Amino acid sequence: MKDTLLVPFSFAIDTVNGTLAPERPPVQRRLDDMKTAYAQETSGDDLVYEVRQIDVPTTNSNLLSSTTTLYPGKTNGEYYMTKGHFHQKRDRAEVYIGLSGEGRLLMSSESGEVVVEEMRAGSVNYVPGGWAHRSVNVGEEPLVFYAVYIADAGQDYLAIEHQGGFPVIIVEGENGPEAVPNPRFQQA
Ligand code: PAN
Ligand code: ZN
Repeated sequence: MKDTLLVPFSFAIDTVNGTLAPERPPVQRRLDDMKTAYAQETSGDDLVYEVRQIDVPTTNSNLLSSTTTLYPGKTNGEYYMTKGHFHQKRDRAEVYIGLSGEGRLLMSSESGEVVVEEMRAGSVNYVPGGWAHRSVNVGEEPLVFYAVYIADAGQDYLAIEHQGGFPVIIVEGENGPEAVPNPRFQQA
């Protein structure tokens, strides 16, 4: 439609730190913003992750995209991670493209199925509609990835809070990062 025709545009991503040119102000999440996201309650002003979004209208199946820079660290043995969410419109899928660092992508369905995939430079993860998703930095460097989805998807964080997080958490095991049952998880 003529009245909604956008002008094409381009950005450059710094794949090591996730910044954009032209710059976009980051949304920042600190431990204090996610006190109840981890299996054990946590707090502090440590910066856990930043999201830089390339805004587009949420109409007409526009594609919203963003970079996430997830810093390395642990709290009570759990690696730093994003809050995680279902999409408000449950059928909306998403593609994650790994740019740097080393991570895990936790995905879980409303019936409690779990899939854990690896993230690194060059990885492409497809998150189908209906799967909640949370990324976890299991390395020593920032985990940076690019995400693309239909702009009207929305993020439902409450559903994750209500079920006590994801069915599994990622902790450091004897042979590296491992997924173990989340003691706080309750099937919705
Ligand atoms: C991502 C996430 C981003 C931050 O762009 O929004 O990695 O994670 P939380 O939104 O869970 O805090 C995405 O999945 N968007 O839909
Ligand atoms: Zn999402």
